[in-house]
Amino acid sequence: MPELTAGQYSLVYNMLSLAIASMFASFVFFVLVRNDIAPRYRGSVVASALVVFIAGYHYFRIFGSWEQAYTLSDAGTYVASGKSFNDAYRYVDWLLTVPLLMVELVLVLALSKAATKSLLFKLVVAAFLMIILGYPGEVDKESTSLFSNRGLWGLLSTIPFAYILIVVLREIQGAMARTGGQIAVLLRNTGLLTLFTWGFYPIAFMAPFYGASGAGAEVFLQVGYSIADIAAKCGYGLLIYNIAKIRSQDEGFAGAVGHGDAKAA
Ligand SMILES: *C/C=C(C)/C=C/C=C(C)/C=C/C1=C(C)CCCC1(C)C
Repeated sequence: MPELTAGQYSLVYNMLSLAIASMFASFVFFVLVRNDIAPRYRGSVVASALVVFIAGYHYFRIFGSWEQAYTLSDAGTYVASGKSFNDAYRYVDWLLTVPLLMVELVLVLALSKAATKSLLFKLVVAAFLMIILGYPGEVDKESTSLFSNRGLWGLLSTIPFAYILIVVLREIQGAMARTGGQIAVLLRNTGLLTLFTWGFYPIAFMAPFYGASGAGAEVFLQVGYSIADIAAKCGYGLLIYNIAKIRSQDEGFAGAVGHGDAKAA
């Protein structure tokens, strides 16, 4: 681990902490609002809740690992404590959350049962492949060239990545054309958010190829991952919740107003 100034150390510390707070706050929100959603789309909000809970847990572990990996030196800087910083939590997290992010989206596209099933299958398999193929490259910290072990696995992982983006954007366009109105705007924003946030991960993966190393690179990575994750999980979940809510209302679902009252009404 590179030596950090107190400011650099605290910036990462605070961003990881913000990520934990964002994930768990989003979890509470998704749990509380799930009954506003018609049963047909409720699975989507449940998947959002699972995603942010899983990510909140992993951020909690990453935060603890960050604290343990550093100690304050006499000079007031932060130096490696000798305990390793466990960043592998991120890959475990993605392995679970990225397929669930696909579930969130596909369920609000309002496709037929058969089309939903086949689209989900394709996207979930591709998501697994993307993460599994990226991991051997990620742990190869020695490669600094694109034409290396790291580069090869990165390239292989990019194939399912490109497939996911193409399919997701095409399906979003189809759903926009079928619905229009506010749902179309929300769907477009979901597509843009996916494109921009997911794009950050492979760029971060390539850091060793453009010579980024040392304290600056480590801080950039940790801060960048935290922001990308908050946007790609909490922000994305909120957009999708809004799509599900409007669809539920449009389809005449009144929601669980005051719980007991709903039954009486
Ligand atoms: C909440 C977490 C999300 C949305 C994670 C997304 C991760 C990716 C899109 C990762 C993609 C990768 C490549 C396309 C190539 C290099 C290896 C990866 C796994 C970083």
